[in-house]
Amino acid sequence: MADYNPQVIEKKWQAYWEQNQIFNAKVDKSKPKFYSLDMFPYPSGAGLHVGHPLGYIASDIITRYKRLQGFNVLHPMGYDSFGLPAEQYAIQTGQHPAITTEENIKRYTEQLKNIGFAFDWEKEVRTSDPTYYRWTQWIFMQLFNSYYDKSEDKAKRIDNLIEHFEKSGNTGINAVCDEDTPEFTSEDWENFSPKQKQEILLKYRLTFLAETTVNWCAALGTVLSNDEVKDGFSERGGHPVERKKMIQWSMRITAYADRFLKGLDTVEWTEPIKEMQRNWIGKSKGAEMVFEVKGHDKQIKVFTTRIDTIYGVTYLALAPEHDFVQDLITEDQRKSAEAYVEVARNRSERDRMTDVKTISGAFTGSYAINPFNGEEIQIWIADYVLAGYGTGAVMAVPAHDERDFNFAKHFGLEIRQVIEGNMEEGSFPGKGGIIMNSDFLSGLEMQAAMDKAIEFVEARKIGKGKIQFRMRDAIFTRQRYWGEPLPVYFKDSLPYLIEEKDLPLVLPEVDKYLPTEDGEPPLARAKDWNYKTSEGEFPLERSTMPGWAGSSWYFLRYMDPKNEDKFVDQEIAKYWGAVDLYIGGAEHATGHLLYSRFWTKFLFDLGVIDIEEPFQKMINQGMIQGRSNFVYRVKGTNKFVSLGLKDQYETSAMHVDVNIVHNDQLNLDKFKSWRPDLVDAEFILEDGKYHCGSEVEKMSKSKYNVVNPDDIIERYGADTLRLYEMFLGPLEQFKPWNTNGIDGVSKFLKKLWKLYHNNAGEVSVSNDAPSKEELKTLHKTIKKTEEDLENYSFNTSVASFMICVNELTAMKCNKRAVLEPLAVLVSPYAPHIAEELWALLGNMDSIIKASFPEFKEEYLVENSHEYPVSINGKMRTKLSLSLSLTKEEIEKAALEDETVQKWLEGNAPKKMIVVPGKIVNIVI
Ligand code: ANZ
Repeated sequence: MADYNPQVIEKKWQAYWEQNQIFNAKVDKSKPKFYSLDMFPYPSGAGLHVGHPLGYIASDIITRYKRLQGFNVLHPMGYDSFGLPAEQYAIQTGQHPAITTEENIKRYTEQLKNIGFAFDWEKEVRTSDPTYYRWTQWIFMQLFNSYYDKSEDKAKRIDNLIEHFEKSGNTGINAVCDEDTPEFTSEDWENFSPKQKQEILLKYRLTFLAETTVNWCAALGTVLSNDEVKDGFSERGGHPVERKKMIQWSMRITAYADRFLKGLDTVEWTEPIKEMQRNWIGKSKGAEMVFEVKGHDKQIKVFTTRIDTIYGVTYLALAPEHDFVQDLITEDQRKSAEAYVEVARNRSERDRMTDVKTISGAFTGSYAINPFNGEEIQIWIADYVLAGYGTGAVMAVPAHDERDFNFAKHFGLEIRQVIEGNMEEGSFPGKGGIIMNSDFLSGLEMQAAMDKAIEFVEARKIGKGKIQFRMRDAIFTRQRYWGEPLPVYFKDSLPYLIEEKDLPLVLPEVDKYLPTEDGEPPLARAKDWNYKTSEGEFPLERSTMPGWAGSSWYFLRYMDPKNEDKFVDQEIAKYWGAVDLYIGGAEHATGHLLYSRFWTKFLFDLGVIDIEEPFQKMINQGMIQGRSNFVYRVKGTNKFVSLGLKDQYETSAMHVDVNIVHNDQLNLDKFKSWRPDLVDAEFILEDGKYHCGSEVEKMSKSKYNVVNPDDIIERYGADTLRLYEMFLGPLEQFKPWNTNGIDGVSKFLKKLWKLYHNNAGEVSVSNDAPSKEELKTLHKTIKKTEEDLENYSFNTSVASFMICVNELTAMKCNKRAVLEPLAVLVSPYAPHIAEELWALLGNMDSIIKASFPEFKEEYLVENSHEYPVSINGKMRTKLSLSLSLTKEEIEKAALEDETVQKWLEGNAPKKMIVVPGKIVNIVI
């Protein structure tokens, strides 16, 4: 073979890897393990664009490097294949989402294989495959059969709880449960009907049915997420969305809030991601304070983190959804208050929170009593109070809280500073006492003051300490078709699990993928969607699991994807342990990354896996943006003017497909055939060329800036694509895809190829010992590559390869002792060319079986030194001498130097000081 021909060698090596199962991972206790995970993709109809593989290339490089270092690597890939787009497509076309999904997966797999990833395809999982989701359903069943024991701080089997109930009712149980859980004795328990028992247990189960407020869109017949709603209308279709209470499955993820926080200290994630999780969890230490309502037999509880400001409270504010609202509205306020509540109820919490400009609320007409000083204060209903946080009510201190301040100002309510003067003594140990205005305290002093304040209010029974988390329990159902069915049936309106032997509960066929006319989820269309038991047939749950179900544990299934008896073999899971490197987008910071931590901790509690944190180290790759190109149409014509001349005309810019532009120059013929209306396009050129304008935007079909990796591979080869994606800049950075530099990378590979060949195109390597300079270049590169890989700095390595190949080319180096290790160095980045060169050098096995070259410091040591020579204290000349010279030899060489002899004028020096490796001083 003469020229570098990526198309031929890449196919060849991809086939070789596959046939020889080079990347298949097996448990091997004699080797250290390395588990590298990529966030698996949703196989969309559009296929991969060049942005998608960025993270995969980086992790692929790391795994190949780890293999060269002797690690046993697990590097799997699979598909998060349940999801909306396939369902949407099914609704439009009637095509079963399974078919669309299958086609898309085929295309994705082909595209991924073209890039030459070292994936262990035998481990592939698909979340929509019944052999996979059977275990997702199984995990759901374990959650249903578990509760959270707060004393032991772990999830336990519900059987333990039942045993306790039988012995002593629920006294002495310290478990996470619904707020309205009644107290009962063992006798009560015995007398409860089976139905009542189920109801009680549901209040403890880690997955349970709960009434939640959702965004209900009647026109679409479905619940929408907050992201899908804009100002009360559905983003898709613009249909009205109403806030509605609905019974949904939910998961008690909040039980793990503290462990989520603690666990963050044990993982190597970036600080911003950790901080996002901390904020999402939102732990606040404060107190629940009780306010009596004047003339009512009611107490309003508020959650406050600032008991110290209680003397500045000038009103109470309730969320529009607060249970007391109706009762507290007095006759004279009814009209305005109810009108307000109606509007507010239909704005989502998120809209109400993010919109700080609109201040709305209404006075109820009722008054509450400040427990500290007996003062009567107005009770308002306010937009900014969230129903789902704390108690859904706040004590408002306008002088110390911004939202309270804005509200008070808007409605002309009192704003009162808390100063020691207005703290009454007696009722409250104010002056110098426990409650201080914490605006003036440090964090620690504040904590101490708060603790004392809590003690104080607890002693007087007007409040109690409370830790509040912002995080909510996670809703676990969607009223959609293309998701996992829940393994649950209903008897007497209560949920029961189907038997384990009946798993998987396979998604039924339906005539349409839409909700029914009366708003039931699509599964309600399925015939016989019932569960048969000895007691008869019962309806199965009609909602499906949310998108995050399957992705919360896929990293476990990869280890043992074909196991039919277990979700993963425990020994295998023990060997692979936690993911050592997880690469994926930062957009999953609070969703997927929390949910998978949740399920991992839960499975750990059950004792079925040995790790508590799934992802030890994580890197979040930046997004590759599109670089759009523009042409400029002269208004009212079909004439297009080149960028440099466009200001001479009245023009309008038009996106042009970046694939018919090269180095910002438009291919005129391709442009004409791009669209029928452009067939007779005319051009006003500069130097015979059409220069396009450019802009960085999101990579998207509508902007015609999507670059398909297949096209790059066809033109340059996968190795160029891989190197180029890394060369674009630091992995974590957002950066535009700009093909302008890709030729340079491609040239580099050609140059690399040439190093191993003579001018006639024959492989030509010499077995002679390399020169010092050649070794220096090689070892400099080994050092740099190793350092870069340890620091996940990929772009810098590519640059150092280029320097290395340039230097070796200049030295005309063709020594095997240099070229062999060089091929290994390059192999993680450009594996196909490296395999080929490795084979051409006569090696019989895959380069992946080689060892990463060992760096030797000695080759970098400089072997000569430039001595400054001073005569009578002044530097007169410099002498370049070998470092191996002795003191005497240096002295001799200095005295023989022309400049020195000129100064000596034939005399012997009075004194000579020589420091080897440093200086020469002569006194004359
Ligand atoms: C009085 C006060 C005075 C407050 C002050 C703050 C500053 P974090 O830290 O986020 O937990 N709050 C309580 N429940 C609320 C709800 N459902 N909707 C909106 N706001 C609510 O916030 C706790 C503080 O947020 C609480 O402390 C309460 O206002 C408010 F100078 O009480 B504070």
